[in-house]
Amino acid sequence: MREKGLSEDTLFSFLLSKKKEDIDHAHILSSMCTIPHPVAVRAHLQFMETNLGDPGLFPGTTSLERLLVERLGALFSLPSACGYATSGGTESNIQALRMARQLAGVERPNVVIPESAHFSFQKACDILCLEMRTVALDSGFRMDPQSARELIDRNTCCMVGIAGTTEYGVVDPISELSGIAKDLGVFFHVDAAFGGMVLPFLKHSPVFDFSLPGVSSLAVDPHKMGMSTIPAGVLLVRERESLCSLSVDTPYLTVKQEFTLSGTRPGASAVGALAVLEFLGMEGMRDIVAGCMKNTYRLIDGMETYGISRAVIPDVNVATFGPARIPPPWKVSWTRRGHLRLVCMPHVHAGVVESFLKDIGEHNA
Ligand code: 0PR
Repeated sequence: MREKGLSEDTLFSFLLSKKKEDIDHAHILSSMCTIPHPVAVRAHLQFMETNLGDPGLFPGTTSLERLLVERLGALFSLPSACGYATSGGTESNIQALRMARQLAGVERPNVVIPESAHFSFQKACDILCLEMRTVALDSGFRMDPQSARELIDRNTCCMVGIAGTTEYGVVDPISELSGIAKDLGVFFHVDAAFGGMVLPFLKHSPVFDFSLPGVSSLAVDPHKMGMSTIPAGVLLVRERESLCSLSVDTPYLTVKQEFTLSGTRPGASAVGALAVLEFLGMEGMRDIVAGCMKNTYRLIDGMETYGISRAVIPDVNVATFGPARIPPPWKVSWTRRGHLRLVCMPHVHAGVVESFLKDIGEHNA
């Protein structure tokens, strides 16, 4: 460390110069995060010092976390759902698998997970010493329920389905999977980290939530399409007992037990997440999601007029394509199968899409 501190001016001009090295959002087509909504930023700043890890010291903030869980529970057809604000999809998925393992209490537990699953499940299996059984996908990149059923045995503690896959933006057949989970008595976790803040706001969308009786838990990330500040994820469970299975004693805190993974937890981004929901309401979210979907379809149409064909018709705002040359400064991503992947987040507005298409036209003639 420096012996003598910097002046505030020098410090902040240094920080700003580093921030300027970051990529401008106007060129980011590869991210599932976006510029936070102004009300999320305002709420975040207002709750900067709050710590949900010691709820007795922050009862007001804690009640806002409860309200966030209540709002999302209702959005996903279970107003009585329990849950808490996590740091994002990775933590929610780790905790879901941890609950499932705890509840099953088998000696050599395995989990049945689609090939399309986010890499956070690999981390979860590694940490929790779970055998990961991978389910093949159908031609539309969705998990095949029959293959899932065949992989389940008495040591299976959890099956996972994805509502809005990271790479292709499709929804697994959650309804069928829920039936299988119910039949076989297996804990069923739905990873709706991305799709959870998209699907409820579409006119027509596949069912993926707690209205399906087999769904045991659900992960949703306000820091993705919920336009909250980072980090903001939420893990929801049908039965309170599932979360309680993770409780540890916290004798010197204001509450005597906790089931979270992190100890100290930001109130700021959780309140930011709630602020966006309260401010926009269903109406506002529908408008934003409709805009993102319109841009996704325009992108697909535009690319196809240049002979770059789509890989799949997505359920959410992720578009994937065959080979194409991408000029700088555009930031895009490529799936494990080699498809070009573009995510139409709220910052990727109509003007951005048109300017991208123009560049693609010039470089792929
Ligand atoms: N589940 C799904 C379906 C996801 O898409 C993601 C992340 C996760 C879980 C894990 O969430 P956290 O990263 O919040 O723990 N999906 C994006 C991805 O890996 C995350 C992302 C966001 C990556 C912005 C890059 C980026 O610039 O692609």
